[in-house]
Amino acid sequence: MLDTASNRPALPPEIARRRTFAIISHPDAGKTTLTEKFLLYGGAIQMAGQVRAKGEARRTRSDFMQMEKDRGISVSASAMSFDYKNLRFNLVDTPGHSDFSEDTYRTLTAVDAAVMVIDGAKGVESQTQKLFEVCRLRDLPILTFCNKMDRESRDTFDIIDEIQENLAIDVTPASWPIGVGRDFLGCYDLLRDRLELMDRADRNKVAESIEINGLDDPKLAEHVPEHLLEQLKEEVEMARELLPALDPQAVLEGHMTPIWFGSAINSFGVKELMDGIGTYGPEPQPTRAEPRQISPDESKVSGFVFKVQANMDPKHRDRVAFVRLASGHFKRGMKLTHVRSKKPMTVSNPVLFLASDRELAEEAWAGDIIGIPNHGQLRIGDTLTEGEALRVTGIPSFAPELLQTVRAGDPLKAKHLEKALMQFAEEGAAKVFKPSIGSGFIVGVVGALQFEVLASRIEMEYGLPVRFEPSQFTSARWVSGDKQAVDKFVNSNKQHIAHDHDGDIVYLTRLQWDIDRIERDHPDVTLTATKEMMV
Ligand SMILES: Nc1nc2c(ncn2[C@@H]2O[C@H](COP(=O)(O)OP(=O)(O)OP(=O)(O)O)[C@@H](O)[C@H]2O)c(=O)[nH]1
Ligand SMILES: [Mg+2]
Repeated sequence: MLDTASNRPALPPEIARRRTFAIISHPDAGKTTLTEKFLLYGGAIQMAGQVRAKGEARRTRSDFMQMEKDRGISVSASAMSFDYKNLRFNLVDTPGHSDFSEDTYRTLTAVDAAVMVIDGAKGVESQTQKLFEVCRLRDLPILTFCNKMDRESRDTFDIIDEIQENLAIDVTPASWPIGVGRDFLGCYDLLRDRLELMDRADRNKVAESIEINGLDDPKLAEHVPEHLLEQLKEEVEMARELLPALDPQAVLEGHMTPIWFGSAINSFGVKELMDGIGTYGPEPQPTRAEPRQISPDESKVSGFVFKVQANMDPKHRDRVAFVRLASGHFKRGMKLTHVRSKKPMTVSNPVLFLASDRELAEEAWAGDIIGIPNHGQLRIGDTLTEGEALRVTGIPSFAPELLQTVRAGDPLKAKHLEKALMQFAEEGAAKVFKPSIGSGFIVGVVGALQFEVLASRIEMEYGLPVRFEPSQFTSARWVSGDKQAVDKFVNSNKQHIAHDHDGDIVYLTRLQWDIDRIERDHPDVTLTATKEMMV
């Protein structure tokens, strides 16, 4: 069990002001749009790009891959750091589509809280439910943003009930919507007794905020038409009676979620949510590791890799490891130990992610997410320390569930293709297998759309058109065991044997029956569906 915040001494102010969180939801609920508005208020960018326009007109900051721009969906998690008031936010926008959930699940190991976005017309959707369960497993505090209130949305009590029932968490309203759809005026801020009015004319404008002296204040009638005011008073009275009051400790423990209502595209409700993250969101938390957990206020620096991405920016052709700092005060040029290889590593060009740009990070603190450019030494799950042999645990590995053969459009480019595939394999974007008989490669992924992303990235980033084709194989197992037993196994199953990008032996199968047969005939070799990412 991790220590709870209550019995730990106060963190140094630089660490305590950090808020590191992921934005999660079912596809299309508005995560990327919300991210843009966070950046707008964080002063990181001038004008938020709009997600609605597809194709060329669309220019968002967190969806930077060509395919994301073309399709208007996020396929990869992206991190951003910015200041807001006295806080430093480290935010990760995640993809909602389940085909890309590997990335989202790993991101959830690197953050202290999640902002769950719900579409006000749709309520709790399937992917919301799944992601929520992952947060639960990690006891992550969750703050909820009910988005798209400018459209016809469901009844407020219905939405809250649905969250309470489906997700088994207490919900407490932080704001209350006034009117629905076309009549949506804004919200009553229940935490600070303010009226927040949405400006439909200017989407990037901060909403008008009026201080109100409780619901009986006559000022309300100047801004809210009578029938809506009546309804607001009634609903708030009911809400205060029926729903639990905000309990900050329960939020930190993940048993209660405060909910804000708003419209990301209209920049509405976003500031209140940001203030809420500042007030009720957790400070950097301890990190689970072996043989001991890491506390953020330890003076020595440590961190771990939760994502690797190659060619993030065509201007910088390199590979960047996303590192969550678990402890200490990091300074550029520090020498850290790469625990897996036990080798020292001088971190001379760490970067902070600022929207689609990056900036050299002169320093960083526990809680921050920094990028470390490298040539492949850093892999998902790796731990960096100032020498101690610590190993951060709990970063999940996924079994490839879909296999396809990939070929270069131009057969002479096979070597280039191999290089590109190895890069993606090291990034963790796919599993790549080279069969020991025949030519070509077999690529394994978790969701079908990942094939499309790979094809598009191989073409964009390496100038290689490729074809993915059905493979005779349907699943893969890593082979381990005593060397002699493994050699014997390999020799008698040549048509099924391949090697992954690390050179490890993989058994490719067509049928579950194959696996059962091996388990029966070769009891001395072990077949596993995932490969442990940490050594
Ligand atoms: N009406 C309305 N539309 C919105 C609002 N916020 C976002 N949208 C639209 O909803 C669509 C999806 O928005 P995104 O921000 O890309 O959603 P996402 O959650 O990042 O989607 P994925 O990353 O693909 O899971 C876009 O067309 C947005 O313009 C809102 O407040 N009101
Ligand atoms: Mg998105």
